Amino acid sequence: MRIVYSPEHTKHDPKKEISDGQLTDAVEVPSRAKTVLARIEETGLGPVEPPKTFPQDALLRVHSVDYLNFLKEFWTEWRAEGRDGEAFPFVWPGRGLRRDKVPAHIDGRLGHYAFDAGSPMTEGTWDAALASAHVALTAADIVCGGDTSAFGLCRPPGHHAGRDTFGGYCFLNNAAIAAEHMLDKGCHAVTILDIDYHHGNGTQAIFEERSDVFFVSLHADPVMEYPFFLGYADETGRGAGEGFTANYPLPFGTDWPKYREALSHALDRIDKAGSDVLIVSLGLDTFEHDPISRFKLTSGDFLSLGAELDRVGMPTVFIFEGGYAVEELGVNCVNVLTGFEREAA
Ligand code: Q9C
Ligand code: ZN
Repeated sequence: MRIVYSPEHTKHDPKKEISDGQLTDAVEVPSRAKTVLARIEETGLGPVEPPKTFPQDALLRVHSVDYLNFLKEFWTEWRAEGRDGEAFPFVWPGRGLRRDKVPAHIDGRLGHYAFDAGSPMTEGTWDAALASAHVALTAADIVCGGDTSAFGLCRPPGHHAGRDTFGGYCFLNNAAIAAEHMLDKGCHAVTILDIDYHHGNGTQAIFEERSDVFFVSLHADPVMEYPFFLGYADETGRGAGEGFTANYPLPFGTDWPKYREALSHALDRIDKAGSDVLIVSLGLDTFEHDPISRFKLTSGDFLSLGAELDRVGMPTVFIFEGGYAVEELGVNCVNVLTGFEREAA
């Protein structure tokens, strides 16, 4: 399997995040991608190549131009206010406040475009996010070119980012950008299977009214877990997209037998949907020792998970999302990919 990686991600190097009522050590850190890369090299999973660059049009298929400009200009504006540390929003247009106004002040802009206070922005965030999107696009191109699979080692992750919102450590929605690109390149329909521990609220929102992108997600029940405000079983798509969203919220403590059952349902539905390609939003935070999550998958289970994914026999683009147990992250991630490849062979 060909792998796409860019060292640009190291420019997004947050030190702290707001979590559990405190300023705590950031968990979405450069060592995450480095350890996965090291494991790929150690196991000889496949050739690692740099991303190609793409015109901004590829991003505009998913994100608004205002939002992209905000991300690009953010650091200059932040510095202009005399700030130089990491940025967090602290005020939002909640109920009763205006969402149609985009303030000029950077604190107002942060609140307009953010949906949580847990996603630090730094000087290099835009460069890293842009490279991450290019990694996803390049992986998509590899599969469009005829390979049966590819892995985009994206960082920062993407599945929480909406058309004009950031949060959950995500700024550009890499999986959504890859999906639109594949549709542009002639695919008729794409399925996105999101197996990150957290619901992929951004991806769902981007495609909820679309019938050419089937979004399927297995995740911790939002009644108890982040992102709390999307990912319930009664969300099935809207308008033309009715029936093209499927959520499988699962309880804390979900282990492989339970997870496999839900995955099996999801894969049956994907099989019936008959898309041309599968994009897997690959989060490894379902791991039993993940520091911020509460599922119970073991390192060995990730091999089985990869094998299951090949059951639908579709060309597959893997896009790296969450997973914060850095020490085991490389093994867990590569286990999914080798489990998939062994099955395919
Ligand atoms: N106390 C992804 O996995 N904050 N994002 C958790 C825990 C948000 C996770 C706070 C977690 C976002 C891509
Ligand atoms: Zn996650």
